[in-house]
Amino acid sequence: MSINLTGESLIDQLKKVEEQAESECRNFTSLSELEDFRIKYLARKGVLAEIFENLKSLSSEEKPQVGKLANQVKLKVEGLFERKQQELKSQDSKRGQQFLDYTLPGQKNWKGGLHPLTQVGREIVDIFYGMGFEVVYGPEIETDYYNFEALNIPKDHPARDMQDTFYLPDAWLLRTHTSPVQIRTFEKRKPPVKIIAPGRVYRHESINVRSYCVFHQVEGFYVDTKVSFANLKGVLTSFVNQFFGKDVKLRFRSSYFPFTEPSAEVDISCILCQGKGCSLCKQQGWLEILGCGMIHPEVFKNVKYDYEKFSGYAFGMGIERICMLKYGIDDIRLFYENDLKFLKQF
Ligand code: 2NM
Repeated sequence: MSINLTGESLIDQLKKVEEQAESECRNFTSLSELEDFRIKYLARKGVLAEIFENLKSLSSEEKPQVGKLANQVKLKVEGLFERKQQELKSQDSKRGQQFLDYTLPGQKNWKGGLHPLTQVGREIVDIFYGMGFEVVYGPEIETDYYNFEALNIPKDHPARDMQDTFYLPDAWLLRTHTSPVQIRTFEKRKPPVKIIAPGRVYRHESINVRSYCVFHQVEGFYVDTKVSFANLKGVLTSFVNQFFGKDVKLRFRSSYFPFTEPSAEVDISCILCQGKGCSLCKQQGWLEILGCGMIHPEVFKNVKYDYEKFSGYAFGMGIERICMLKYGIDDIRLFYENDLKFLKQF
């Protein structure tokens, strides 16, 4: 710059430098840009050093005034530099913490799943739903009437024993099967009715690999004018073939329940050995999976259905048992322990 500088032109320059420095600095996104800025304005041969050099040639009247402004501008530019440096350094270190190594294997995103009993329960319900059954739910706390009396279960029946049923205060009890839902449905509806009642039931018995104090059932019935045992066989055969496969055979074995007559238990050919005999079927070739029968006239009397006019079949199965057979689970308690090593397999 020339020797003949006036104080005024230096003041102009300083104001320009201040403005320019401020607007440049605002947009920096990297420390290298900022370093160029430092060299341009603040370094030993920078813009401000040159202005200070030029101060020397001012008159002694102008020097203090312009010198003061020059100092203010220098402090201001230094301040801009320092603040921007702080800002960019802290952004850099944050970016460092977020650094992503794209060569790392992905992280498994665990998500919840349905409990195996929920899955199998829904599968069973879906199959019956597909055969025209309506799904009905009912209370888990019941009265003696709905759980036993209406179902023709006599007063001295072992199921009514304190050993087998959880009794609650005021004559309430925990339902031991979902049949009370059927009774409640009979009371509300007129034939034809075709329903299934899935749900949780309770038995007060000793806990071991096969029995637990709580388990799940799906029970169903169909009542109409001409319902026969052949219809029952047909619907259960279709269910078994849909659930276990079309080659699985059924065997209806005569049995006894107070609420059905005649009654039967249904076995299927062993799904592990196809009936040849193995440890699952205890060398029998057959696995018991459900109970069924034609609804007893006493049950119809209790719900005021005309047993001369109507007939009906009913069946019931334990969801735990079917789930254990399907997946080869050997201990019913696993369903209730919530061990993730078990649950994650389904
Ligand atoms: C079973 C076996 C046989 C059954 C009977 C009834 C009702 F209420 F309709 F009479 N509901 N469920 C039944 C019949 C249940 O479970 C092993």
